[in-house]
Amino acid sequence: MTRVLLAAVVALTQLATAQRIGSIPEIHPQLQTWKCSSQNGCIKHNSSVVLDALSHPLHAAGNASVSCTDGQNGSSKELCVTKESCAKNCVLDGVDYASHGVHTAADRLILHQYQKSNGGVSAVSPRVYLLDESGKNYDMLQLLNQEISFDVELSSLVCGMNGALYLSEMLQSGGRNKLNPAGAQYGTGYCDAQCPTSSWINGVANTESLGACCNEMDLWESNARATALTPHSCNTTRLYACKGDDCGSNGVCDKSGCGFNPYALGEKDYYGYNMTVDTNKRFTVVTQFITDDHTAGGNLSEIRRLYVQNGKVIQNAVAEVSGSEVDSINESLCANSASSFQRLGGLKQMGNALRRGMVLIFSIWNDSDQFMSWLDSGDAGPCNSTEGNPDLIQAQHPETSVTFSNIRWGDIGSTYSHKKTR
Ligand SMILES: *[C@@H]1O[C@H](CO)[C@@H](O)[C@H](O)[C@H]1NC(C)=O
Ligand SMILES: *[C@@H]1O[C@H](CO)[C@@H](O)[C@H](O)[C@H]1NC(C)=O
Ligand SMILES: *[C@@H]1O[C@H](CO)[C@@H](O)[C@H](O)[C@H]1NC(C)=O
Ligand SMILES: *[C@@H]1O[C@H](CO)[C@@H](O)[C@H](O)[C@H]1NC(C)=O
Ligand SMILES: *[C@@H]1O[C@H](CO)[C@@H](O)[C@H](O)[C@H]1NC(C)=O
Ligand SMILES: *[C@@H]1O[C@H](CO)[C@@H](O)[C@H](O)[C@H]1NC(C)=O
Ligand SMILES: *[C@@H]1O[C@H](CO)[C@@H](O)[C@H](O)[C@H]1NC(C)=O
Ligand SMILES: *[C@@H]1O[C@H](CO)[C@@H](O)[C@H](O)[C@H]1NC(C)=O
Ligand SMILES: CC(=O)N[C@H]1CO[C@H](CO)[C@@H](O)[C@@H]1O
Repeated sequence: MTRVLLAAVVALTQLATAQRIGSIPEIHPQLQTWKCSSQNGCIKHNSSVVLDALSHPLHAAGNASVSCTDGQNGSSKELCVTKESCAKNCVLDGVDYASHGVHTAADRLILHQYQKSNGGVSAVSPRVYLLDESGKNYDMLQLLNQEISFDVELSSLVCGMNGALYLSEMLQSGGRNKLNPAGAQYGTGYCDAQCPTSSWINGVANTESLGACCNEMDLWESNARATALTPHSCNTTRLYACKGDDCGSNGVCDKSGCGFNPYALGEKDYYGYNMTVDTNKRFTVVTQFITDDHTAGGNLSEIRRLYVQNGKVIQNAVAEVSGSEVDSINESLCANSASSFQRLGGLKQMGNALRRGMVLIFSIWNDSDQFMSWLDSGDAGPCNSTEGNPDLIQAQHPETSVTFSNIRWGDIGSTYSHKKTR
């Protein structure tokens, strides 16, 4: 009896001291998507998107003007000395999506890099995650032996910009627990193969400055001039909090990846304004995850890409690598790449993550350090080494944006070829 009572008191105390959800409600923009199958075509899926937790105000419980994120390493010295005190003292509020550059309409998602404010512009660089129909958890896409398609309009994404659509092996709940009751509903739990260090890991104060590593499948990192399709595998399953050498370039995740960028592979007239895939206009991007036995129980053996524009299917660029023609990502291409992809598990490990389920992420961003040259300049693309400078982009192209729409996933061949939708 006493023990039961004591347990109840402890539970109540924990509830009362857990990081709370603030009084400003979070209203997720709805984004219509489709789940497809060979037998039934495509069926509407009522999903929505949530901005990353870092875009949500985190402030003192009871006083919205006292921030919990204004101190050293992104969290307040007084309120966030420990994980527990941070959770106890701070609340997360909802945000206005339009003022963060995020707009949806039916099946369309529009992301803007800049937001007009007080006569000037400021960078907002939104990153959003797809939520399931409950709106409480992430949608876990299981894409092994499946394909995913989306339409993209990126004619205003100039050199130096990146409109990205990708998958990371985040937790379905965003790491919801007693120190993080908000969870996926407030965009917690981000991780990727670069092992980023942020103020939070799974929504809990990152007091040891760890990195958040997980398998990442970059379906689309592109602007109007260059495009890359890149799996990045890690030798861990789900989010791994790295420390020291584990976070480095020889650590648990392959930071460079085994990529397919047509320009980098020598096909310089394939993708861009007025090229085979014409980035002046909207087009459909299809990515297929083929296994060695053509079932979801097999090992990922190939990642295929094709495009559809003006009603015509456009096969992927065919490049010559070490004397053979290559139009997809397979073990041979990855064995030739200099990265540590193979050592950290390669396609097989990427396939395991795709089988377990990954979260769909959309973002728009720029790059003050490298001007995105790894994507679109030098050997990678036609842009010169300075035009991707964010200061130039902000001054000359403040309207730069990307629109993703018509997002569908399901059986190979079911998402793009004149299939009826209902
Ligand atoms: C999706 O939303 C529409 C309109 O709100 C509703 O009619 C439909 O039943 C929903 N579909 C599912 C699968 O929940
Ligand atoms: C909230 O914090 C601000 C800044 O420290 C302070 O000026 C104000 O009095 C506080 N408001 C309340 C209601 O405590
Ligand atoms: C901030 O960084 C300092 C020094 O690295 C560390 O001692 C402290 O625990 C960190 N605090 C938080 C909340 O991350
Ligand atoms: C993952 O890679 C790291 C760095 O190479 C290594 O130290 C670790 O043992 C590997 N872990 C597994 C499970 O293979
Ligand atoms: C693309 O072609 C159109 C006409 O088809 C032309 O007006 C435009 O200048 C071309 N754009 C570029 C960047 O070459
Ligand atoms: C997948 O690869 C493992 C070895 O890594 C092998 O044992 C297994 O038979 C393969 N599965 C299929 C379906 O090829
Ligand atoms: C990868 O694709 C190339 C080009 O089609 C082919 O020559 C090669 O044999 C493939 N490698 C594997 C391991 O299937
Ligand atoms: C890079 O391209 C921009 C825009 O086309 C041009 O203004 C600039 O002079 C170029 N810089 C160099 C170093 O070629
Ligand atoms: C990640 C990054 O470098 N973002 C930059 C984007 O550009 C704005 C200015 O336009 C910078 O303030 C950001 O730091």
